[in-house]
Amino acid sequence: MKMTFRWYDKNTDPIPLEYVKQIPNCSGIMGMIDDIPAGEIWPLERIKEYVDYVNSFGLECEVIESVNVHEDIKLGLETRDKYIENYIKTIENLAKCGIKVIIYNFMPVFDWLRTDLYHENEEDHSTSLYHNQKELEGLTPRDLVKNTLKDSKFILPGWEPERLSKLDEVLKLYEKVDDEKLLENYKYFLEKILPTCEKLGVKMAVHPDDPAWPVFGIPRIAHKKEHFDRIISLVDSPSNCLCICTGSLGSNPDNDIPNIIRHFGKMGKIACMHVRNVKYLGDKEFREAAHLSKDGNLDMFEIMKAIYETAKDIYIRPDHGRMIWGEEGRAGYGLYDRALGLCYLNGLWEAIEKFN
Ligand code: DNO
Repeated sequence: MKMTFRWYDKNTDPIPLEYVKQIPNCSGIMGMIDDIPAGEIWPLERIKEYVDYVNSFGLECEVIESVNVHEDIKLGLETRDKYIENYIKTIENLAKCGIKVIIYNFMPVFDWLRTDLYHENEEDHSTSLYHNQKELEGLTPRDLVKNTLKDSKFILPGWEPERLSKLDEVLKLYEKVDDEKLLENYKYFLEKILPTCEKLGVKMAVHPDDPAWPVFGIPRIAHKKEHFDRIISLVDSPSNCLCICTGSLGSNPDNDIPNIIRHFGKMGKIACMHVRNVKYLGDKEFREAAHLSKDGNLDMFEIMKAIYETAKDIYIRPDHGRMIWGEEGRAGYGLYDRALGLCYLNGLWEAIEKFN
């Protein structure tokens, strides 16, 4: 297992890499360059400069997140081939810089979403990301975008303004796309990109829908075990892999996370994991909790044990943290609570290792 930390870019992440390096057992980052619009080629020089910068702090950069798939690919429009070619070029450039895992998602229009980014937790005045589906149902997609962009002081992954500028137009096009059509378009994309990934030894790790249910009537095809069985069977390839995110899948109590990890871990299909806890507050209402098991509803010990037993060699990172100790930063991606989470996961791992 390699323990890592999500980090953005030196101009867009307020957390200095010196600090990340000081977190015990943090071998590297899951990186991201957030100013390249979906569909464009990530330039080799830019990636190289990014990776060299990370390496200069003694940290590895073998995983890159949010290499976003252009909406035309998901919609299956005629223009998709050009964007797929660009995606392949990006994969080649990333591989040349030592990237081994690419995290992406196939969620139409929105990446993850929440109704409140800074929900105050009464017991200790920390803040968490919070979601209430009933509140969401009272909003239009445009309201949600407006609220999210207003509340966040930074560009959030998946909420890049460029991506959302054509919102109404894109939503209209999705009226003609159902789950089956989306899967068909997904298969087309995978068939084109995976041969290059195989040749270069790169794993594509699909991130689950977050929250783990459909929103605004838009098709969503990656939020339960059966969905991932289907995705990996779309194209049989060692590069067709998963990024299991415990918090995204765990937003639905019906998803048995340790069981899902064991199922795909045994198949060698998990390339990496985002590990965090969630607390259920009602039907389709939850907030993100500290990583500690007893602070939320997920059993983090069982989760780490399932990883240890079936997917020992993957990349892991703590996921969203609360905002604590007066820190101001990108919602979910402050330093303090994520660093605490990482140390807690280290502790579970050490104990599991010693008992085995
Ligand atoms: C949210 C992240 C996601 C993830 C993307 C991958 O906080 O986990 O934005 O990186 O879905 O494409």
